[in-house]
Amino acid sequence: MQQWQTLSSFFPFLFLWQNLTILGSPGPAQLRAVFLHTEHERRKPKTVTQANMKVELLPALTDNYMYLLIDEETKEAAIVDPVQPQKVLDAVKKHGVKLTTVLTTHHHWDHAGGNEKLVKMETGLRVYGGDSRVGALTQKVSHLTSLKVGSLNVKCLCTPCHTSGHICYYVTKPNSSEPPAVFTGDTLFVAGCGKFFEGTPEEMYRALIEILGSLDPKTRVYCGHEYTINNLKFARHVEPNNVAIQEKLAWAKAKYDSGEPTIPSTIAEEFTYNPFMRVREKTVQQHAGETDPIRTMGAIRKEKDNFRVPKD
Ligand SMILES: N[C@@H](CCC(=O)N[C@@H](CS)C(=O)NCC(=O)O)C(=O)O
Ligand SMILES: [Zn+2]
Ligand SMILES: [Zn+2]
Repeated sequence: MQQWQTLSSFFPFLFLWQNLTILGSPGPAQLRAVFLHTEHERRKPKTVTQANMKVELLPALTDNYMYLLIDEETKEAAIVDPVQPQKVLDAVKKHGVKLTTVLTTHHHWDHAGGNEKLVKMETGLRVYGGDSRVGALTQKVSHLTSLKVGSLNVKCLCTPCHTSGHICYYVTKPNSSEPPAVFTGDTLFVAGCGKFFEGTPEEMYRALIEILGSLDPKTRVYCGHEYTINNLKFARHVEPNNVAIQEKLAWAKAKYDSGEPTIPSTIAEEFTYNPFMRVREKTVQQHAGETDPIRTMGAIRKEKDNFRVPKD
């Protein structure tokens, strides 16, 4: 896996091939999506507007998201994981904002692979990340490093496991009653979590339950991929009687059919249907045949790595 990630950094096509092999035998829809980019064209952007901050969801590649974060007070903006730089600059122009900052969640090609090109197209950008493997890095951050995007506060949260240098970015507006936002990359997905490429079940427990789980429950979760439907099918397999999972799956299918994102969710919601956030629940532990939350975390991650996603 490690070798693939390195090779894929140099040959993006390998990453797509690797994705296909991870997915098992690709169906016609997946082949269409990757080779003809139809999936990618079908996916609509979306803007989440609050009084003080705006988040523009920018679909990228087959199922990635880039996020343009705008401070409404100063019109300063940051971009999270700009894998497709031209799309980013088009959005910056459309919103009439000044892009100053790149927030990189981790070094994988589908997240950090656009950094070098973006800094050439737009000079003077500050590029943040928690890993020296991140391209064009100008500021290496650590746990609880604070930075500003205009008047917005951004707190860096170290969440090693998917990769050892993974960072989530928690954004608040001082003196505002509006919900905060967190950009979770490949640590927390809607109803799922990232693969444990460079970490342990203990680390993912700390990341999901202790760090992200203790944020304001109203915090909006903006994750790195549109994996919601597949994640919920696994969640349903783990907890067949959990109504929150069934309702969210029906909702996510409707969104998918109209090309709309299923993002954001909230931290409070994740605790109701995400099996990796629910490893302290008896139902999830019983499914895993464990009584300890960290062992449960390890067991269900292993199970999901080999899960064949059902058609419906
Ligand atoms: N299973 C993924 C395949 C691609 C993959 O391995 N993605 C990485 C992030 S780039 C991951 O951590 N996926 C989490 C998971 O499969 O549960 C999918 O649903 O399409
Ligand atoms: Zn990744
Ligand atoms: Zn990824």
